Amino acid sequence: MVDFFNELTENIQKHNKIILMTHGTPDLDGLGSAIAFSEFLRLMNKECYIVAPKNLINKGLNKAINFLQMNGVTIPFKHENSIDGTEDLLIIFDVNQNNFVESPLLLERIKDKIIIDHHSKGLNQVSDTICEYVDDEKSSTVEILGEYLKYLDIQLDSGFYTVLLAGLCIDSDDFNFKTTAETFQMASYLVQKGADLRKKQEFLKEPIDVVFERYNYIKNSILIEENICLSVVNDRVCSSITVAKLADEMLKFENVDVSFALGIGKNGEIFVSARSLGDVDVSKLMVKLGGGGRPSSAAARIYDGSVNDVIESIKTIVKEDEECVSYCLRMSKNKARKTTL
Ligand SMILES: [Mn+2]
Repeated sequence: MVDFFNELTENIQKHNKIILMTHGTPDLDGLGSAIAFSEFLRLMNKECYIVAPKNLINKGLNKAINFLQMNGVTIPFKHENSIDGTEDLLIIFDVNQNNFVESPLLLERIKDKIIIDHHSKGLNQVSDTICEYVDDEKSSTVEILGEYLKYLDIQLDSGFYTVLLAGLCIDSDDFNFKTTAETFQMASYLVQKGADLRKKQEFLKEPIDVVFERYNYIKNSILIEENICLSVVNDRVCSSITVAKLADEMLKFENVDVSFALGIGKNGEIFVSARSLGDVDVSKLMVKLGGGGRPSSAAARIYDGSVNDVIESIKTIVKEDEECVSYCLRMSKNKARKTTL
């Protein structure tokens, strides 16, 4: 990691203008990391821009941005078309697939690229980087970026640490996923640096009707195999975030170790999110649908076919995947044993 940090620092020193970018429909982990990084670059007197998100719909992230702006922070957003890109350095956070970045256009336009990410590498990985740190064992991009801030031994305004802590909590699902001793150490570091736990909680709070609606979909979910649950947003157009949260939530229930959620987006695309407690690698399953992610958390976006087609595809993939099959067998044996007892 230190080698990467040295290389990152060298490359920042070499470039006058630095562009930061995360994935489309950004979240607190990706954009929060980019925002904290932009502050560090500002302190270094570097010209720096964050590629302006086209789809800023994440409520927690919007609350965090408002909070920073209320505290006098100017977030250096710039539209992709206003970034010419020559001689720039592009640092990409929380994504390594070229079809998921905020601006594929800038991937083409900017030659020097660095990636900091915690997702598994997939088929469409951004390939021509100067250097990268991609570790799918980490809970979040914040966990990696935070190590860099620690290594630099700098102090930012406390608000940035609050935003970073919120990103870490979201991505680790409150220290339930991919959480190691280092994740807790990072949380501890962020709190020491001034992260406000109360404020972080406010970013993550949801309106009660949203929660009720989610539980309604869960109520109508089905078990497609032993301990594998599937839920559909079937009565309205929704966002990828709605689907992701639905999949997250189902894992909280007894007898659910793997979950799938899907729904239709406003452009007719079908969002699929998959989650796993670790027995089944859902990123492999999502790759089969043209998506990707991490073993415990993955997603796909499908542009042709109906919701029912996608449900059938998921059922087929589950039935054909060796890991899934042996897991289901194990689960049904356990259940049989319990019934006998
Ligand atoms: Mn992330």
